[in-house]
Amino acid sequence: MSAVKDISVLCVPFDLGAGRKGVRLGPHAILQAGLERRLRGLGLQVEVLQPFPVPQAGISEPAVRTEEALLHLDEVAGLNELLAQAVWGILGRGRFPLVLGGDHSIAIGTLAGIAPHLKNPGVIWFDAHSDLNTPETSPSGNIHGMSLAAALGLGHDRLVRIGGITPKIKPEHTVIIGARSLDPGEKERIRSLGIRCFTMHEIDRMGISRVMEEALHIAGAGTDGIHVSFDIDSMDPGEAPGTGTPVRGGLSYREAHCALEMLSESGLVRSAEVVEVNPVLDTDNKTARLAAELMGSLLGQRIL
Ligand code: Z70
Ligand code: MN
Ligand code: MN
Ligand code: MN
Repeated sequence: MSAVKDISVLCVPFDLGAGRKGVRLGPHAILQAGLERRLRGLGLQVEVLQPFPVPQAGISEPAVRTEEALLHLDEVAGLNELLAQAVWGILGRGRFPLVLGGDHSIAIGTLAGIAPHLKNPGVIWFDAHSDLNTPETSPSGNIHGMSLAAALGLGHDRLVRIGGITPKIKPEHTVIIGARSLDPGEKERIRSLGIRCFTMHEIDRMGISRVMEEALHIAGAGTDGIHVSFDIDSMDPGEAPGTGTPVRGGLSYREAHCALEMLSESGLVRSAEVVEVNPVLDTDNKTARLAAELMGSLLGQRIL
């Protein structure tokens, strides 16, 4: 498989899909942590694209939960339509999109931009959560908890239809890694769809390398490539305190690097995003620095 060469970093300073604000500052913090220099140091050709106009809620505008239980639906849908076009354009130029979020609702747009290129994409979704809620099951109304469901074709029509292709991904080529906080409706959906979800319990039992071997098979065999969606809250909060919903007992520094190095070695990864880095809740830009380091491992950095 061809190694990754040309990277387009796309900044998406958007946080209206999340309950706590501040992840709109994530892209800047990750760049500040030296992402571009790190990737160039790996021999990659890197362009950092200017963020496109991102809708913001008015300062005094309350987040209104409609009867459909979706907060900021217009803004999230509008942003993701633009993002889908941007990602589609990057892939069309033969480049690797590296999307910096932003909250995890932006995965809908990223996957919408990928779907026309990779007819059958595999997805590896690192997350403490599963983001498989629909308006009916969401406890919060926050769309970042519904993005994986939307990409699978489930949920609000406006979200499901983003980019015009639905579903964008198939459950049998979707893998969740690091889960430890699932809502009742999400557990039910994982079972009914047959999605492979490696919980922290399974990572402890199997070890991360066996987990990744299985994950690569599910997302990589019989697909046209893999998209990596990395929610930084998959990490243990000791490593990644700067995120809106930290959950104890997450991936260790070594497990995460090992997982991403194995993905890099596979040569199957075609696109990636790192989301939910919240500099407002961070200390010393620690979480953004971790995000930059992890993307280095995904894109070819090695110890020796
Ligand atoms: C919960 C919900 C979520 C991220 C929180 C939480 C979802 N399942 N996702 N933080 N990244 O509200 O749907
Ligand atoms: Mn998430
Ligand atoms: Mn999460
Ligand atoms: Mn298949």
